[in-house]
Amino acid sequence: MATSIEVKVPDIGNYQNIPVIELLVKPGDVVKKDQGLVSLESDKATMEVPSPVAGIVKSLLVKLGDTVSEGSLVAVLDGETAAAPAPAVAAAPASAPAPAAATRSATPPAAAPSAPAAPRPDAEAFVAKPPVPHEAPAQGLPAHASPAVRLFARELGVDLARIGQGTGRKNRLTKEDVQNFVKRAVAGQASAPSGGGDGGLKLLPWPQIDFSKFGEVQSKPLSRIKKLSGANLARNWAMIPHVTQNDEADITEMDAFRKKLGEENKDLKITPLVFLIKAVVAALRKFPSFNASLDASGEQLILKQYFHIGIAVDTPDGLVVPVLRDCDRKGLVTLAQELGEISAKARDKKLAPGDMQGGCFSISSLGGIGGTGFTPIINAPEVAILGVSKSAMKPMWNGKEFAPRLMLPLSLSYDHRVVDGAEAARFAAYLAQTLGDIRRLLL
Ligand code: CAO
Repeated sequence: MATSIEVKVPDIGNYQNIPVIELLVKPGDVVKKDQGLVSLESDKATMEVPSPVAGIVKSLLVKLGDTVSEGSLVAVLDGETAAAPAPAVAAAPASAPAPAAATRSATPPAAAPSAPAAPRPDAEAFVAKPPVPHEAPAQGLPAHASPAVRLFARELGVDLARIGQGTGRKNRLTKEDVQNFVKRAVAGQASAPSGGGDGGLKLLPWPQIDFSKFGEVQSKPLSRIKKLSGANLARNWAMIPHVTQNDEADITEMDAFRKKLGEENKDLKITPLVFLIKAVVAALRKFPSFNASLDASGEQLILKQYFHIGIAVDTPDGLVVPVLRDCDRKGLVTLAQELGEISAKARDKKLAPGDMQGGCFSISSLGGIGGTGFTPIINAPEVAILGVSKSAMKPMWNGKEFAPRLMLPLSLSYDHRVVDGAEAARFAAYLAQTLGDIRRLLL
């Protein structure tokens, strides 16, 4: 039976005279039980006054900007009385005063009809539940948003507290903030490995700043390579627990031999990198867990019996990592030839996707440029990468005196889920030892 029902502001704590900031319904609207009718906003929270029953809005008794407190009348509904437990209704004496003779209030005790023998089956239904502030602040971040934005977020299943500060007035969240959050979430999922997602990371949204407010700016799109490699680097950095082990190799003798080899092969550029490739292969043989990948479940290690080494190549459009195959079966001269060919191919944008697949371990050499060390990012699903910086002459103590030695800085980043620190230290020390005496490559 349809009944006229007054909806009043229920208990909202200690708030008094708080403004109505949004009218969520209008006369004639059909509303569901618990649907918000109007929104109120204190200085701390936004809350909705919910409809206590399903019905039709007869009249709204507040307008935008009105201030209300507990007990203020906000609307009158033509409501369906809630279905009462059958026995209770049946128990009502026929002579009991009709409980709905007057309008019913959202503040029940005062408005409760005096019919002690007739339990009011619908009494509960007429009590507007206290308006719960939306989205309790998470991690200290309040979520300020208009109810329309909240409704939009709810429809999309977005927890506003996860979006952080909005771009609207007074950092309020806007519909666009919600849309952008969803776009980012979808993009993240699309680029995630099977079942991986973002690993449960609940990252803050990227700051949205209008830089032109601070000075003149220009906008330049990222190259396709940068976009692709950026997405991979971000995933690898976020999902792999990286540790970088730093060491240095005495390459004085090795470099003298390299120069000699260069003189004998004048048409070839023989750099320290080919020696590093051979030394890495020797270290991978000795430490097989570095020549491995975690399977998709993250529970099995796939140990590889081949030695394909990825080389990070800097191109005008960004970083690419072509792979030199079967480095265990090739000599220094062949590797130097192949390295020259593949880096030229990379810089001419002629690499095929197959040229960049199948790597076991990567080397990123900035030695031709400078630096004393850096943290290379692992090229997943590999489990380690060697960063190489510029060699420098240093005074080294040989037990009797300081002697000038050519020292090469090595930075080994490894996946700590797969490799322990001690193992990484041994791998790096073995590399340094091998480069220090390249006769060891023959062993
Ligand atoms: N210490 C001192 N000198 C070094 C050196 C080192 N560790 N490594 C190279 N050199 C010297 C070379 O011998 C060469 O000297 P000459 O000009 O006298 O012959 C010079 O530096 C330039 O070498 P190169 O960089 O052209 O050649 P390479 O074989 O060392 O490297 C390649 C080839 C393709 C790896 C390199 O050109 C490159 O692109 N490096 C950048 C990789 C990169 O961007 N990594 C960062 C990844 S993270 O963003």
